[in-house]
Amino acid sequence: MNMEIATVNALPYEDFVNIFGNVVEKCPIITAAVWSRRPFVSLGAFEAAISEFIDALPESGKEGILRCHPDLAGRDLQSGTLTQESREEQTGAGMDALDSSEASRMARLNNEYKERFGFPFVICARMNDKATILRQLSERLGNERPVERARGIEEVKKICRLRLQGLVLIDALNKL
Ligand code: 2AL
Repeated sequence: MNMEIATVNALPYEDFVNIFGNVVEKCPIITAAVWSRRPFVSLGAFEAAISEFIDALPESGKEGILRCHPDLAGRDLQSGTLTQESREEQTGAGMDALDSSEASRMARLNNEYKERFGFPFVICARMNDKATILRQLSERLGNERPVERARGIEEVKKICRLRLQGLVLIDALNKL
């Protein structure tokens, strides 16, 4: 799909949520909330409305968003229960093609991360590959919790931006 922002602005909320409900993984409430911020002058304005909604949440809400994300190379990938968006991102980054030592390292680090922070490691898979994902995971494990919460949310916004760009045409004259 690739619709104009004017088409987005004209959507009834049921269609709007059906189409954009997963731009933040498993958080259709965010999409439902920003519907009332239309009309958006551009894709950038749509994205900014989502970003502002997220930023206004208490820290517990931001952690909740992180917890809606499936592990990279985790159980949902193995069992085929990822959302379509997530499956495409994870397979694009080679998460379905780890050798057994990479897979066990990923699983071990993902679990350590969750134990330390209480939310899963989130990174924009489409801007990374398996080497950079493993390196980031291991480096970010050394951060403090508030730093990691903010870092995870930054990644959520990158994932959101790329998902939105797959659905809405960028107006060349009106990028922001
Ligand atoms: C994901 C995912 O499913 N897609 C993506 O870009 N990142 N998950 C994650 N834990 O980072």
